[in-house]
Amino acid sequence: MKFLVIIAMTITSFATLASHNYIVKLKSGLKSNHKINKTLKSLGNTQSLNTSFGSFQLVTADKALNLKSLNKSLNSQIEYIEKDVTYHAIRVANPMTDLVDDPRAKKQWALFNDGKNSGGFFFGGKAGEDINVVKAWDITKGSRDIIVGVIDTGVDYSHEDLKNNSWTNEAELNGVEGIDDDNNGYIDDIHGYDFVNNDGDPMDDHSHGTHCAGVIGAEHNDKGIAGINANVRIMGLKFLSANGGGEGSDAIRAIDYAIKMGVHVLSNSWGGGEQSQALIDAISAANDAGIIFVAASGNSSSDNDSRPTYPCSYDVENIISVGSFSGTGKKSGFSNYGAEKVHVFAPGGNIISTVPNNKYKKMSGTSMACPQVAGMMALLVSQEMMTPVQAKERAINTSVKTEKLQKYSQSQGRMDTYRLLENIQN
Ligand SMILES: [Ca+2]
Ligand SMILES: [Ca+2]
Ligand SMILES: [Ca+2]
Ligand SMILES: [Ca+2]
Repeated sequence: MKFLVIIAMTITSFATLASHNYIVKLKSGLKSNHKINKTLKSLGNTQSLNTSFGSFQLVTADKALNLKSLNKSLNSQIEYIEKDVTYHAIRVANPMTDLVDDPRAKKQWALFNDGKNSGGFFFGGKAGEDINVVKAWDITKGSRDIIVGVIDTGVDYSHEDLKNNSWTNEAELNGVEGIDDDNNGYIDDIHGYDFVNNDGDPMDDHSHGTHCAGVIGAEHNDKGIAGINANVRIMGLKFLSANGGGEGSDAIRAIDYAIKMGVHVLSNSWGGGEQSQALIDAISAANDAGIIFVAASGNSSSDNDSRPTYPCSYDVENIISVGSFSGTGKKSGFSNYGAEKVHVFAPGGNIISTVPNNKYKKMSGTSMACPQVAGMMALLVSQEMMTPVQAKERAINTSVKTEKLQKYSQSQGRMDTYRLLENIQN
């Protein structure tokens, strides 16, 4: 096969010279090529091509030649004259990179797994083990009416791939510094709020939150990567500090802020071992407000059914607990699971996304799988009004069941964006 492709490409390079190109194979055993070469020169420009399988002349004519009559009249000197056919490189089409101009999109196996873009150094991936979003983009690429809150280390809202999809509080943007212009109880909260340092600037001083934000809604431009949503508004809700830790009371304040400011989906790539009634109360209030609460299942390779972790394992109906699978379609080694307590699986290994200062980086974890689901939920609710419970059931029931993931979550498989939007159930 390789031989055929190389030959085809060599011939193509000649074919591009002019519109009427021909290949002539000379008869072997002629005393001299002089006579026939002279004849061919009268037809157009010629170029010799000597190969181990014969002598050829390439003819470039000003007008189309009558091949039937030439094959007949030159029969004693040539094997044949034929058109120089134009060939095209045989490649595996990547519908994703045909669709978007973002230069790093080809590395986003989560969105389109071609079997080569998902592997680590030693192991390849498996084509098709992805969230099938490219097909879903025919239906919607999201809406700026939808607000996704990222409760994390903050978001670099000035990033080249995020700035136009960042949520902006217009009253504060056009307001007075030091004054709570929209009277929401928070001063200068232009792109969200920083509950760690108690200021209006949720700028990311870590990188984790910005990475999650890119998965959800990196712009479809000619930079970086492509988010699951081309259009969305991302709110930075910083409660994890520069070292990645945070207080439950700050998470509660972040959820309260999200309810107040009309968020639709919350992405929560954080967790810990202890129960908190106050956190349950906050998530329940978010449920009452119609907010879908997506949460990472944890990275301790353990069973959340027997060893729950929080907030993902709380019994509040708007929580969607997310496990991680790798480019092979298998559960990521680190990912927690739970036939009951984990709801869905999404890609979380070797995920490329945005990090502060216009940079991009690969990271792994259920932290990376969680925003995939938050992004898919944003696409869903941009299309169809529904309660958080309905959205969660849709996510579970439209997942593609796979043998590899069968025992790890309620969905028994991986999420599929197209099936989610079209409500294609098992
Ligand atoms: Ca304010
Ligand atoms: Ca202000
Ligand atoms: Ca700050
Ligand atoms: Ca981009």
